[in-house]
Amino acid sequence: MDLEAYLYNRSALVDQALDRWLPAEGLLPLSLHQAMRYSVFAGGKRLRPILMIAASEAVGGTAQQVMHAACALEMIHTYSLVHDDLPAMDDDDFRRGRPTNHKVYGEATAVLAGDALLTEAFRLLADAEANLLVPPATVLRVIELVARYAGSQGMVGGQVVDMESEGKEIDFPTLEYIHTHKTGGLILASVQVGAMLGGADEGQLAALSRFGGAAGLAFQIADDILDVVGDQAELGKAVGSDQARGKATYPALLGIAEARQRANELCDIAVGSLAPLGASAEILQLLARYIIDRSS
Ligand code: GRG
Repeated sequence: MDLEAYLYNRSALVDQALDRWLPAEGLLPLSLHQAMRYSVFAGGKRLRPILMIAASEAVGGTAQQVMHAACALEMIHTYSLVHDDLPAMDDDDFRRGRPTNHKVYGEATAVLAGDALLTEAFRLLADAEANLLVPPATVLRVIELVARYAGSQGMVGGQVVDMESEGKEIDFPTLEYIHTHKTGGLILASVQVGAMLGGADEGQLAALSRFGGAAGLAFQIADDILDVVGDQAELGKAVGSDQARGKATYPALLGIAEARQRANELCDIAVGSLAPLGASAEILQLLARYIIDRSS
């Protein structure tokens, strides 16, 4: 299958669903809903929703079965970017090729838009109509899993250790903690939720969990490399910011060549984990390669 066509098709489906499920721009409070939509529709790759859909399809499920959860993960991801860009954190002016949320709507609204995206995401994960055919125990398992990967022992925890490490020399285990928690967790969660809602058995879930763990870490290493060698226009955000902030990254600790090698090894591990799923996991194989070879 052609990955480009797959990415185009599935991200269009995700965009349509996001448009349906996000509160309309015309709903009060207008500024809040506009700010939420501004960042969600700023042109992200929709990688987490697409991984979730591909995981569902790999175990015989459909895109439709996971679409509400896929949108929820994209909302959580977008909230994390909006908050990460705030002056209190990275103080960035550009994201996804546009001025950051607080630059357009002000800091207070940007904080609240992020809060509302996170909250709406959990409303969507629990939505009765979207989960009509899902066993209630699976719905609860999914909600608990997403909360765990997004919360203080997941993404927020990774962000805190990342902030506290700025300007310091950190060891390799701390760097891996930051990467697996700050970014890797949400990618792993996307794959696991796709598997669960797609009807995976425990063996398939275990294989996809190994895939998601390796792909999540490979994604962040690739992101570190892009911050050194990437193109600002293609990335839609400033490059070189990690080094300017004294952030610990794979290229800083290992050098570019070794960081690339590590990303390749993780990609091989991710692809190898898919063996039990056979040909139905072909798109996930291509996605693993795309994660480390992308230019944006
Ligand atoms: C503020 C709670 C809180 C957490 C922030 C994810 C994160 C934690 C910060 C973002 C900082 C950052 C740029 C990390 C690098 C990895 C990353 C999440 C890149 C952006 O993800 P993509 O490439 O972006 O999937 P698009 O725009 O395509 O969705």
